Amino acid sequence: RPDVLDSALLRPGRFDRKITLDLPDKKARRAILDIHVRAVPLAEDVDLDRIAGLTPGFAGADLENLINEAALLCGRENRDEVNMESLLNARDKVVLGGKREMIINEEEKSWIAHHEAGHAVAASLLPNADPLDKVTIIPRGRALGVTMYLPEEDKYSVSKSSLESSISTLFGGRIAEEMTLGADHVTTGASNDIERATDIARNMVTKWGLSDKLGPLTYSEDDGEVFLGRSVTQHKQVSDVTVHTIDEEVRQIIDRNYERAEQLLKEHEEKLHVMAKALMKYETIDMAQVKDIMDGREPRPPEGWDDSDDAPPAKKQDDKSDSVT
Ligand code: NHX
Ligand code: ZN
Repeated sequence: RPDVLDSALLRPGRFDRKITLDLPDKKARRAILDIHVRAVPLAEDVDLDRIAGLTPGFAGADLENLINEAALLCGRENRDEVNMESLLNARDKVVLGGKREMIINEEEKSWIAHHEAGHAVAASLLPNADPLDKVTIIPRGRALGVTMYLPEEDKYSVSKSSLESSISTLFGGRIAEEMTLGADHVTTGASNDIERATDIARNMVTKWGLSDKLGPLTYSEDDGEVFLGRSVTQHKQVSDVTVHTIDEEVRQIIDRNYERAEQLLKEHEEKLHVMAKALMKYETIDMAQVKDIMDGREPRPPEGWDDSDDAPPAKKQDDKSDSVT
């Protein structure tokens, strides 16, 4: 972090070596996992390569935390080995926060299921969208439902097309609410989606040079310290006219991607309902089930599903281990 050190400390002969440390790639994550499982007994079914593949964006400390959470989960169940299921649950906990025991009635469940289905259907149909991992209506962290993605490994660049698809996908939830509850009954629930979509659009215009009108210039005022020769800094000026144009460009990106998602979801409304129904039945569906639905097939039941039962697997309902009270 040379950026936070006084320049006197960075002179030759002092802290004059800089080492760039990126987040670990899959191979490095596997090696880090190997270190943290040294003191942990592992069950037969554990596949650390798979865990490494499912944890893009994790730093070493997150991986350490994941192993620790998995060990805690197993400890609570009086197991003496860490198994694959606990590692997968620990990964969700590190990414999303703990599960929450909430009493949710059928009507609310249907709202949550349609909102998440809106994200999932949009993500399945949009060009260059991040691939889906799974979709769940089990509350986690601050969210009542979550759509998770698995960004491709070894992808060091993000294209304009994929950013715009992310924005459209983020609006899929709100649009699904509008389509199923009616314009007057949409909820405040999409606040985080809207914030994230707005952030992407604003960064496209002000940081990443991805607006045709404003071109490849930096307009962000927040990190507006400019280096002028010998560490003299000055705040950058953005003219009032430009501020106005930035707002217009951000709005245009938002509007066209909202409309694109709305058009797609209306075209594929049936998929939206089938997906929501599957979520109400199974609570969590994965990539394979999403694909079944999008291809017009009956979604296969999840692993360990007992079809004589019409409720999610008992172990999922009984898992109160992460309740937040
Ligand atoms: C409420 N919570 O505030 C209720 C209790 C719309 C089905 N009345 O977009 O859970 O509505 O795709 C980070 C993460 C606020 C910050 C989640 C801030 C959730 C989550 C509000 C699904 N999934 N919204 C979503 C949701 C809500 C909220 C957050 C956050 C819902 C939505 C929360
Ligand atoms: Zn959402």
